[in-house]
Amino acid sequence: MLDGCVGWPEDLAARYRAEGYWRGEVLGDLGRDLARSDPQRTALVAGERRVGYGELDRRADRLAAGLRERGIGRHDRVVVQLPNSVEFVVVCLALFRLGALPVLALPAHRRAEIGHLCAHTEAVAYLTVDQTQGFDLRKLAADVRAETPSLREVFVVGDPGEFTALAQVDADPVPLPRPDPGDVAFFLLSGGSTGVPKLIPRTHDDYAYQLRATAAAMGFGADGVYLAALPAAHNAAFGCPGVLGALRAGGTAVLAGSPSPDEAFRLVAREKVTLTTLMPAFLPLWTDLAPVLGADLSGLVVEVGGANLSPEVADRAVAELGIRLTHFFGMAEGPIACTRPDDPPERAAHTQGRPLSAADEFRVVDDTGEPVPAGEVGELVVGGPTTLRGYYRAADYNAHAFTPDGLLRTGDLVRWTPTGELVVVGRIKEVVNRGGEKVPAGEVEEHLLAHPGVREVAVLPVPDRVLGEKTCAVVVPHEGAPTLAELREFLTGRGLAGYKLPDRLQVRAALPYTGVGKVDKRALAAELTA
Ligand code: J2J
Repeated sequence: MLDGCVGWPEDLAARYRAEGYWRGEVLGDLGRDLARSDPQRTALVAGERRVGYGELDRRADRLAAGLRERGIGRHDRVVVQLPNSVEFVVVCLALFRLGALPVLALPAHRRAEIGHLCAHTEAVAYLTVDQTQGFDLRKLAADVRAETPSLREVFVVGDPGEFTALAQVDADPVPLPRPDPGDVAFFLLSGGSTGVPKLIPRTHDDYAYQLRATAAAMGFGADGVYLAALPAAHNAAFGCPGVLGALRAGGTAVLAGSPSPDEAFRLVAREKVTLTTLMPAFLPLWTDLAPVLGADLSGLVVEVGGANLSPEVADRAVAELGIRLTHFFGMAEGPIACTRPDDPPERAAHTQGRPLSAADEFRVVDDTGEPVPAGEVGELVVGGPTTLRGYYRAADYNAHAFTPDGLLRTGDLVRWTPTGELVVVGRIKEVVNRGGEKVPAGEVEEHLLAHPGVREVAVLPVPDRVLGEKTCAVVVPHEGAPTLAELREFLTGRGLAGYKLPDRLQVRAALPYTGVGKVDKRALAAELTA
């Protein structure tokens, strides 16, 4: 296993193998068999482009060889920031085949996040697009390269400017050694942590199992068509079963630009989509607009998760759209619970269903770590064949983020129903869940404290009708309080992603503190919602 990662205890790993959860698959093999047996079969659809399994396989092999010629190889970290596109999938496959490790950044990330990811992983390359929504990522790349000694290469989809065009990275395929299935295959970003974002190592074995188990749970097979309407670099759309799971099953992945109804509905109809993933905030919009736009979504399986789902929203969507709704509790760290498409609809409206794997251990505990009585609320701690045992290069953080016996403290408050379904009721971690986008409070606070007008600050969620939560910064100023617009501009200038900017500002003379000298966010939250 890569240095800086924590593996599963040997006995558990042996059990997961013996019981067939981990089967020695490697992610670079996704689509390989079909490339030989049925090369014309559609693997990917993006806009008007259709890519067959044969072409996908060939392009991934050629790119892997081209990257290898440029010195990229086993265990090299490569920060990948691409929109949903054919290139995104080809790049991931090529890196998997090389045993190089994609670090999956989100399209919304900016200099602060990309700089941190490159520095923390000592990335050798950053792979991105020329621009997005008027923002020049090559400028960002130049800044990051200047401050990251390890970063040798920048590859750009589109106009490369001073860097290398990805399209030119191409060579005749060469035989490559097969990576160890127990080794890390790539990194996902954690949505919830203190300080800077933490990195989640996912192994070939564990992710291949997640792809297989989620596909089975959703009834997704070779005739399945998955619509990636969320960023494919997010765990929910990447591998639950998502884009990779669609390839593993021999189905088709349709890559959309966004979950906006006009685009998504058009693709559902044109490509005969069978499965998609949405954050709950989009469900009312889909429900309202389907009749207006004349869309027929009946029978479509929709995985909803990532944030609180209101039962009314769920009921309305099922009744009016005729979709088969499944409700996911998932984390990039690996644990998943979900309702199944054939469950009674009220189960998805009111619960997050059952753990994905029979080998998962979901424990609900109190603040001393003891299990709570059946049905009571406590923190969810989890271990299992998809759940990480340690963040990358984060030994100090890991000491608190896991229980003494190695289970992940999720920071989520949950309870079990009498019939064994999980219900998420809240959270103790300091994260704002902004419609499924996770804003780590501590990270934003650190940036705000660098503003000369900010003496003390607390960042916390406030309820929002559309997104569920929005971000409020409570600031104790030095003389002359900054305005919200000034703070947002300041954070943008520091290279923070747009979704992490505070939506609201409250200026106060002092913050409330608890007995142990921590900001009393509970008291603040009560005041803000009063
Ligand atoms: C309330 N909160 C939820 C739910 C996750 C599938 C779906 C989502 C994610 C994801 C994912 C929730 N109700 N149904 O990785 O594979 C909150 C919890 C959790 C955090 C994880 C997947 N489902 N959450 O959202 O890593 O607080 O993963 O700990 O982005 O989202 O966020 P993330």
